[in-house]
Amino acid sequence: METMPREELRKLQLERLQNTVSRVYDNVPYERAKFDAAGVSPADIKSLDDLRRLPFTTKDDLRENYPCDLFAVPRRDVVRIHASSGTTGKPTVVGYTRHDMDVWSELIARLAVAAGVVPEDTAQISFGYGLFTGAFGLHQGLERIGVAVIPMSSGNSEKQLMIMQDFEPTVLVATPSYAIYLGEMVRKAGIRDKLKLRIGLFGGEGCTEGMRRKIEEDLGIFATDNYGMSELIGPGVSGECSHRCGLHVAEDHFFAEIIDPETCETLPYGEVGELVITSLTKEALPIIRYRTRDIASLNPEPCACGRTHVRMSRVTGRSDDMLIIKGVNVFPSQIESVLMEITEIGPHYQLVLRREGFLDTLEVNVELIDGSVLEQYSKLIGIQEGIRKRLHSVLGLDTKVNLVEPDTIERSQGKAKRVIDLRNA
Ligand code: DLL
Repeated sequence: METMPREELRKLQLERLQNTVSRVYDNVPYERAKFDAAGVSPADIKSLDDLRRLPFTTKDDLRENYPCDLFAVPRRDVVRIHASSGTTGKPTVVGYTRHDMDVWSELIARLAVAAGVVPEDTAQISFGYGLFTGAFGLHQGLERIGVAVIPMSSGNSEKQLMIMQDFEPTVLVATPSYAIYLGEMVRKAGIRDKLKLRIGLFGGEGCTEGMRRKIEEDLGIFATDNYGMSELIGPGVSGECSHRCGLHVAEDHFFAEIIDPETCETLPYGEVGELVITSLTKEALPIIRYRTRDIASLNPEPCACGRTHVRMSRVTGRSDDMLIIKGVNVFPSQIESVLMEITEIGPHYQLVLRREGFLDTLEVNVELIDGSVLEQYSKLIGIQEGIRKRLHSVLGLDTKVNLVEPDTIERSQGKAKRVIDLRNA
C-alpha cells in the first residue's frame, strides 16, 4: 500500500471516497442536511476533484453534535471512544469500530517501522493514557509489530528515568516538550550512557528542527515527527520515515488537500495553507473535508525510501494560534527557531502578550543555561540584545526579552502551553 503507484492509489482513493460519502449521507442526518443545502449528493462524486464540491467539517460541527451524533454506525458497533483535549468547553468525541481500531494499529505500525522500530525493541510510552488518543494509539500499533510496550503514561518524571534505566526501553514515545524535559533530567543526572534508547517517536504538537536536535543529543536517539488528530483517528495520519524529508500521509486512508484559509480555495501542491483531510475508510466517525487549522504544504514527489504517498511538511503553526501583534503575523514556531540558535539559553521559553494602552507587546521569557550570567550585567545585556535583534530581523517586530534563572519556567508533561495571552485579561 505504501509504495503503490500514484495512479493506482488515486483509483483506490476515489472508490473509498465514494463509499465514505454514501455512508455519511445515508447514516448521518446532520451531514445529509449539509449536503442537501450545498446541492450535492453522493452520485455527484465522479472524480477526486469533485470532492471540492462537498462542504467542510469543522470542530464546531463536532461540538454541535456532542457527544456522538455524527457517528455513522449504531452504538453496538462502537468498541472505543476517545475525546480531544479541548481547552475550552466540551471536548470533541470520537468513536472507533473494530475495523477502525485495526486500521489505526496498522497505521501506527507503519510509522514505527518507517522510523526504524523492530520487534526486538521495547517502548516506553510517556504520553498520558486516557481520553487523549496518543498513548493508546501508539500502544496498539507498537504491539502489532511485536514491540514490548511499557505503558508508563506521562508525569512522575523521576520514575520515568528509573524505568528508562531498569527496563532498558529502546524507543521513547512522548510529546517533544516532555521529551525535552526528560532529556534535560537525563543530562543533569549524567545517565545517558546507562540508557539503551535509540529511537524517539514524537508527536501531538509541533517541534522545530533545533528543538529536535537538542532532544536527540540529550537522549542519544533518532527522532521522528508524527502527526494526527483525534477527529481523524488520532496519531497515524502522517509521519516521517528515516529520511526525514516530510511526513508521509497514509493516503490509502486519508485524502489530504491544502486550502487558502481565507478564500477556502484548494491550492496546488507545494503551496502553504491549511490542511484539510477527508477520511476514506473510517466507519464509526467518517469525516468529510475536516478543516484541521494546521498550516502545512504537500509534496507528491516519491521519497528516497520508496514510499509514494504524498509528504506533508512539518506543521509550522495553526491558523488559530497565529498571533497578530501590532498587525504582524507571528507563529510561535518562528520564535522557537530563533531561540534554538542561541547557545547561552535553554529550550524552555514562554511568550507573554499584553496590551499597554492600545499597543500590543510581546514578552519572550527564556531560561539561561548558566544562571550566574544574571550577575554579569554586561554579558546579560549582550545576550538579551542579541536575541532581541535577531527576533526583530525575523519577525519585523520589537520584543522584550527576559532572561530568567534555569528551572523557573514550568515544564510540560504533555503538550506545552507556551503562549500566555493577557491582552483581554
Ligand atoms: O495530538 C494526535 C496525536 C497524538 C498525534 C500523538 C501524534 C502523536 P489531538 O489531541 O486531537 O490529537 O490534537 C491534534 O495537535 O491539529 C495539531 O495542531 C497538533 N499536532 C499533532 N501532531 C502534531 C505534529 C493528537 N506532529 C492537534 N506537529 C493537531 C504539529 C501537531 N502539530
